[in-house]
Amino acid sequence: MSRPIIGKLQSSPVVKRHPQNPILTREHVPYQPALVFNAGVTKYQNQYVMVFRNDYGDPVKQSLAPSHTTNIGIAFSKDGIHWDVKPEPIFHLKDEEFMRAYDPRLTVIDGRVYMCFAVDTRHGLRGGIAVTDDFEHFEVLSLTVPDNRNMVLFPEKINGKYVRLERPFPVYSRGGIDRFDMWMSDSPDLKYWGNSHLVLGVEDVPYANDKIGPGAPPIKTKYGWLTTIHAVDLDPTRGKNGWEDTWKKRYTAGICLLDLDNPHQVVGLYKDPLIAPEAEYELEGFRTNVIFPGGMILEDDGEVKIYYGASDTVECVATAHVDDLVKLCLEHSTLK
Ligand code: BMA
Repeated sequence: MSRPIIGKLQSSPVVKRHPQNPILTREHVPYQPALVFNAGVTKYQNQYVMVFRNDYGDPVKQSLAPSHTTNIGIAFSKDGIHWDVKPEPIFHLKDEEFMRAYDPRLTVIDGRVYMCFAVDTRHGLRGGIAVTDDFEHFEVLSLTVPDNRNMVLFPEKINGKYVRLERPFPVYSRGGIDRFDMWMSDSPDLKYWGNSHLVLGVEDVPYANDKIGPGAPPIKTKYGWLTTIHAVDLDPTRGKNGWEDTWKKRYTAGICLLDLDNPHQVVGLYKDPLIAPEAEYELEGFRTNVIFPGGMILEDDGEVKIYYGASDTVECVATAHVDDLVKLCLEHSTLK
């Protein structure tokens, strides 16, 4: 399948990178990971909570640990910018079958904290949902069949059902290449999932030629569910980048509005990326050119904080006003 080359991409001017970026790095974490990124963030009991991915290796030699060791850390904050990292990782889902859990996402529903995560298993990549009230004890409620990940939960039931966005990997039926789209399912109890719908296809996103998927859990506005996506474009000329021999992909964050009552219907998708890799910490690192949104918080004054992993190496935040984000989706949509 031929892929159009996407070319130069720029972030929307409505988005401001925080001057203290990156707000969380390996230096902040006491148990010596090499890379700290792809966090989920929420507000819970008057604090910001961040759960983040740690990968291990040697940053000087620029090599990952042979077993590709990964775990999940946790930090708390009063302002969403400065973080108090707890001394130990959390959520130890690891045994003969489960190799590593990563890319956690947080959603508070009816006062309980739900964590979606990806988990590599000996029999494929599964998407999980766990619930916790204290970030120490987690109950795993459901795990998908392989391959699925990037799951995020909506913060309330819609038409009486829990709803999640997700990104299955239909390799065999999509020509054996990355060609992965964003889907949605609902559930009466967070255990049994069904009623699945396609939300967005790769071909709907003008700045993607490879794959797309969910980003942060959606936030509610009167115009619809404001939802970030991650979008990937591939350019075979990119060659050697970052720590790996070849890294030809670029990850950007996009923004769309989903219908309040039928969230598989897209009300508007901003035609350009919301955040494209431009800052040094987004261009340089383990993998170059990666922005991966995983947390979005709407403040009382209308500011939206968008948390994202940069270069699979550090965690960052950018801000925008909710009205500007809605406007991008409604007035500058790529969808007819
Ligand atoms: C994806 C996942 C993400 C990562 C991204 C860019 O396949 O592994 O966790 O951020 O690649 O490397």
